[in-house]
Amino acid sequence: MDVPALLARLGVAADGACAGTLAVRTPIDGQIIAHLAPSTDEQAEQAMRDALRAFHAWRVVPPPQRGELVRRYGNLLRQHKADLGELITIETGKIRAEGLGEVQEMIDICDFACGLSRQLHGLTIASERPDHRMMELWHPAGIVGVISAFNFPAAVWAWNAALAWVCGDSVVWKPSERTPLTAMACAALFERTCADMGGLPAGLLRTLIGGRDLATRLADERRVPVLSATGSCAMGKALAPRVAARLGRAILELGGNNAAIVCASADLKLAERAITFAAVGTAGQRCTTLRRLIVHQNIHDALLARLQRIWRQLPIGNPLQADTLVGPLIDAAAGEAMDLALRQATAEGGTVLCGGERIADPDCAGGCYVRPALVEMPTQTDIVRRETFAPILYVMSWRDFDEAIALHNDVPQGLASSIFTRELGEAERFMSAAGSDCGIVNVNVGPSGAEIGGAFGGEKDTGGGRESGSDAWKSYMRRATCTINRSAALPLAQGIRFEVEPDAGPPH
Ligand code: UN1
Repeated sequence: MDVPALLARLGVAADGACAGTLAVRTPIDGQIIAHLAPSTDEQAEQAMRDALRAFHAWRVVPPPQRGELVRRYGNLLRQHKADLGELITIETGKIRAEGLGEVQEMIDICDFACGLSRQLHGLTIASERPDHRMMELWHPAGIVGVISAFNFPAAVWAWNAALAWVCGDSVVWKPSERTPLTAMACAALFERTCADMGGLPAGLLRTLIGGRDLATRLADERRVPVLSATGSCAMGKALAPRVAARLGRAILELGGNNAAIVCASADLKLAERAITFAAVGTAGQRCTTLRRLIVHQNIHDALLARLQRIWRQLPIGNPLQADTLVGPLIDAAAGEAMDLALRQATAEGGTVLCGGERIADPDCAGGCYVRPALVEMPTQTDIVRRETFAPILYVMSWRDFDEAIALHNDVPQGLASSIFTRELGEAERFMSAAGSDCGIVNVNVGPSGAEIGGAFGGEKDTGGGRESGSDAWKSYMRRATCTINRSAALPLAQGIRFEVEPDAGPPH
């Protein structure tokens, strides 16, 4: 783990990573890998001014030229994929394949946004008035604030930033204080892209390093018309009212409590692979992690036996090692939250079938390594309805399909969901208006690991925001409805007559 060399290759100035009071630790062994200086009030204010000035220049640049910047950024990310992926692994503890996957997700959204830069389209709409035409124009919104979480320190920011830039916005980013190095590396690569391209306004990206006070500042900041925040439901519930109080727009991507329904007809081999990746990938620390398994009673025992065999053999350890599939939790507190949840599950009548124990790795003392837990629950108790950001999979069984769907939806969160079935009717009912109430609904695919082409986000306590693909770009722009009169008459809508016929006398 040669962090200084990695940062140097990614273009982060050496003095920036040893300058201050914010200690950054790697979850791999708990060691401090950098000291950063948190952004001061003056720096935050300067960032806002820079970003606003950049926005004023950027909003009139033709969108395909804005797309060219994002295309070049994607290419620079391709060149630095290995280093950035490794830095993500070091800062988050996710395994190498997932660190690289996260950079790939950034590259993908850059490609998408570049294409989008020629597609920012509005409607033309039939007018009821003769010789009139209506149309929609989409204009840049302003500064987009982005608050990102530790578990996807680069990709989720990139979903927002790549769209914001092609939409003509500038970006002020507050990354998680646990993963500031990844943010600094992403920012350094972006600045290099801007310098290479030349002629661009300074301030298209400003990064604020620090904690909650900076997030609050962004929520209250009137110069930030759009704030996109990813994190816990508690964080969203604290920030959203502040954004609403100034009538700003919040795009919220908050907690999930994602379930899979396994039907009697399911292909169990396929299901067990999908369940394993979704439940234990990223050590259970994705917002899309599979946390609840709702299994038809006829296959319940067979599936659980297979899952227990897999859970007991999971390769857990240093995420930099090639064969590891489960890395550490982000910190000891996450391990304690997992212990607490397992104790509560037991108190509520659950049985821990396997997992939950610490895995000691002498080379990684100081890291929090746990075996993912499989917990059989009699019903959907309080702890099952809560999101614990750790690898715990609660298992429940069902007999009647409607009962399974009711159980599925009976949680406060509504992010991602899946069903494993070979029956068309079950799949269609799950996707129907009376089926899953989530923003992501998958058939024979686990709830995690979405591609960037679709809109990403969920309902209820997940916050309702949509990011990434489809038409999520519209949230980063403002819409102008324009009506054009090509005649010499002035007909009014709704047939209203409003005529003043001044007499011929002199004006007053
Ligand atoms: C998150 O955990 O906040 O669908 C995002 C997925 C990833 C993104 C997860 N593409 O699991």
